[in-house]
Amino acid sequence: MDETMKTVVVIPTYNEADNLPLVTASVLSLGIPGLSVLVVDDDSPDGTGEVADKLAERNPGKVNVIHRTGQRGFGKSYISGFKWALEHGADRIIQMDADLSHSPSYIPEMLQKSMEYDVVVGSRYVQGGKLDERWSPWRHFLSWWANSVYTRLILGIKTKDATSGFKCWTRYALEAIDLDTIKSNGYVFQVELTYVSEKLNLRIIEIPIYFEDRHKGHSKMSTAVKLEAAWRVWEIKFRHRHVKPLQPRESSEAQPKPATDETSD
Ligand SMILES: Nc1nc2c(ncn2[C@@H]2O[C@H](COP(=O)(O)OP(=O)(O)OP(=O)(O)O)[C@@H](O)[C@H]2O)c(=O)[nH]1
Ligand SMILES: [Mg+2]
Repeated sequence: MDETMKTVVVIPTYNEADNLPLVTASVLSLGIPGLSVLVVDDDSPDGTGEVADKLAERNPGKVNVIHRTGQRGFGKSYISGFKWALEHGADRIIQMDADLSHSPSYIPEMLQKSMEYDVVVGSRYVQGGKLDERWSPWRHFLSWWANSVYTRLILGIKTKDATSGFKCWTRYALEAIDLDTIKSNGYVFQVELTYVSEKLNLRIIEIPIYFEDRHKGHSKMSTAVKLEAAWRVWEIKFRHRHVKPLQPRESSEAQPKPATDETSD
């Protein structure tokens, strides 16, 4: 892997004060050169924002924080984080949850695969992927419904884990997506990004992951937000109706381009 490659790991948080130090330490302990964490906190009432600031102070240049105010939003947080990462010269952008459901141990493999693929998806639904045994039948049903019925049948998505929130993007991929057109906020946000990625003909690969339930804190996704998918499906299809496949390119174009901006504030 290219030693000069710049990677930003975007972690959205809402009330993750207990989890954030653990996930951040775990990501940084991988010791990957050029990698930094970007926390996007939505003014968490439990003080996650201050915890993030302390982590940033202790790890200058390695941890950065965006404090969002106003209406909170999962999708909006990711979009802000992605834009920040692109503006700060990231070659690779990883997205993951703060609650350790996404094990940082998969990051090296994701980065390795990103040398050949535009999008690497940490997947629960490819061979070798696994869900936490403690999942309730209701959560199983929701996930199955979202991935099988909703995405495959209506949107024709081929990616097996279309709602995965654990992904590695190349700069090329995120620049190809018009981020301002991504409007969803719940799990559908992941579906919308996957849908547009497939329409653009980006090279996508799924690697199996074990998805472990959170140990600390509580779920922030209300059932209403989770079910946003149900009525947003047609909207997504309509919104991205004009997205056309990108022009074919030489394989070397998936390689990192030199960073355009070296600042790491
Ligand atoms: N910035 C921001 N982050 C959010 C928001 N809602 C959820 N998150 C974060 O997004 C990630 C995924 O949310 P979770 O609450 O874990 O959702 P989930 O995995 O479906 O639910 P759990 O069963 O609790 O794990 C976590 O890091 C949350 O802190 C939000 O409105 N704003
Ligand atoms: Mg979670």
